[in-house]
Amino acid sequence: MNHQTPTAARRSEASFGPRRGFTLIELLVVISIIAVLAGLLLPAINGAVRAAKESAVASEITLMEQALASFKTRMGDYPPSFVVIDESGNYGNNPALVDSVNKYFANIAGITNSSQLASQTQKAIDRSQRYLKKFFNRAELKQDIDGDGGFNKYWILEGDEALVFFLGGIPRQIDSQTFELTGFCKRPDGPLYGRNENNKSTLNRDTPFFEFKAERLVDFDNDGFPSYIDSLGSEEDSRPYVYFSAYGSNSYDPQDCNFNPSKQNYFPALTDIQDVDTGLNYFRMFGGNSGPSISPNPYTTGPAAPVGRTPAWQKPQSYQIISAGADRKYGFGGQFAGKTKSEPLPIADSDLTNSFINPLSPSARSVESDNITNFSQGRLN
Ligand SMILES: [Ca+2]
Ligand SMILES: [Ca+2]
Ligand SMILES: [Ca+2]
Repeated sequence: MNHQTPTAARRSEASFGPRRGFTLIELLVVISIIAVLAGLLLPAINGAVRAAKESAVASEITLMEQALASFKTRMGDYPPSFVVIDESGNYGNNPALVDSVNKYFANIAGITNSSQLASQTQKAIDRSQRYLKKFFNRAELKQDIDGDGGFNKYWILEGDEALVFFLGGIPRQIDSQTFELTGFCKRPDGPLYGRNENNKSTLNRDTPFFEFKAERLVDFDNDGFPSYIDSLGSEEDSRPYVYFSAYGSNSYDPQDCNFNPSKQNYFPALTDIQDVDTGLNYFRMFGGNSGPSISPNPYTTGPAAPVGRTPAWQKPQSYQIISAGADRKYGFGGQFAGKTKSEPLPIADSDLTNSFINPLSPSARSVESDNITNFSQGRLN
């Protein structure tokens, strides 16, 4: 067999038609045109990819809203965004728990007045018990929440953790950063019992209200209760969905999501920003590749209210869910007037003169324009 024959035949066919090569100039022109087209298209493609990612986050927030509506229908109210749970059932009579909640408010809110501190702590503990009683009215106070057989632990859950806890139920830790949400226990006297293979009564459990994706459950403060990160950003730039409850009627508390600094094991790391005049730490910053983000705060519909007056909050009767958006920064929160207004994210005069905010640029609110919330149909701007 002569293997050359077919090739030779094709060559001779090709030589029938007119044929010449491209000149160098022609090639350069073509290459430049392709380069220009690619340059024009790439930003459009990047923009489309980003818009698709953002709309996935907006859809996920809508699904969480549906889960919260189911929660309310079955349990009688929306979940609180700051809750303490105490295995001993002693709550306000558990000195260790009271001390921890005290420290939490002292460190984060900078409350130095001891009677104010005591009343803030008592309010938070009483409110937690009131909600747990409302949701699980036949429950005993004493429950083995982590399912280890003991009744000696307690936890302070902030908004991002409370969202996962109430919609997903008791977390079971598989390894340091792998969690399974096991719903609540069907025992009427012990809904908060964690799953314990040695205790059959804890194995029959309710289905969680929301299907959290295991790979996005992240325990930033290593307390065994994960937060849920959105799908924007890398591992280093992960940011949880934050949740603020209106506690029924216009009673948002900006302290509900602060990424508890009393625990030192945050990843990405937290850093403090100090007030220049007093030297006190005011802001807990959430670090990462994109640079730090200030801890989030809930949004209002109008300008900042004078001290002592209740602001007009967005979603005054329910809750706010906030994603930090593509830039991974939450920003201060504050007034969001709505997309139809000419200045959807105005900077309040009080912000510009407030020493709390001076450490950052007054234009810091621009980082909020890409935030995605349950009251803005996607991005704030
Ligand atoms: Ca236990
Ligand atoms: Ca946690
Ligand atoms: Ca942002």
